[in-house]
Amino acid sequence: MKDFQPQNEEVKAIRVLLHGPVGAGKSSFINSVNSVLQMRMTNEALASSTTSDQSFTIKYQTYKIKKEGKENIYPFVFNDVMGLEEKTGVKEEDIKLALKGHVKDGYKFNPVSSLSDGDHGYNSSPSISDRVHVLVCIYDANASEMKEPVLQKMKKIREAASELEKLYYPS
Ligand SMILES: Nc1nc2c(ncn2[C@@H]2O[C@H](COP(=O)(O)OP(=O)(O)OP(=O)(O)O)[C@@H](O)[C@H]2O)c(=O)[nH]1
Ligand SMILES: [Mg+2]
Repeated sequence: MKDFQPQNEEVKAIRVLLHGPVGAGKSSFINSVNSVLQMRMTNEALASSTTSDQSFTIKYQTYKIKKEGKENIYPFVFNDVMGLEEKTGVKEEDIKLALKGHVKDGYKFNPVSSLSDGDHGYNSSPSISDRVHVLVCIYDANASEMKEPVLQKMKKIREAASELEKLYYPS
């Protein structure tokens, strides 16, 4: 990872978006990767100290990882999002917008209505670096069976990502 460089020079950093159910360990995963690369414990992405049925993370936040030497950050970043819940939680529509780069950093998710063009947190002209390049699903291996509505949301997000791949990188 220390020598990794994106092939496309227009892309400043590969953007990895982590999504999944509430409390699955999305924020903790970012901290773990950061800790390994810094060789010390880090806790930048605030993770919940307990498990809850409501998401602890409420904002769309990009995490950059510091690197030794001249180029001071790694050319990959992680985006943390609010967890998927049955009724409240992040709207799947907001994740789809994030995939296309339309969600500005620091946007506070609104579980009642999704982001739309003209809103303060909406980026109407995303660059290739604002787009998500890798979509990762985080799931707790010890969790009981996933709730059907959450599973359906994740399925739709995956389908949207698959569509975008065809749009951006036609074979
Ligand atoms: N045993 C174990 N616990 C973990 C692991 N990852 C996270 N946890 C615990 O799971 C709880 C939730 O972790 P978070 O990282 O806040 O989960 P999240 O997916 O960011 O949750 P939301 O932001 O609420 O959607 C915390 O109490 C963590 O300590 C893991 O790999 N193993
Ligand atoms: Mg979190």
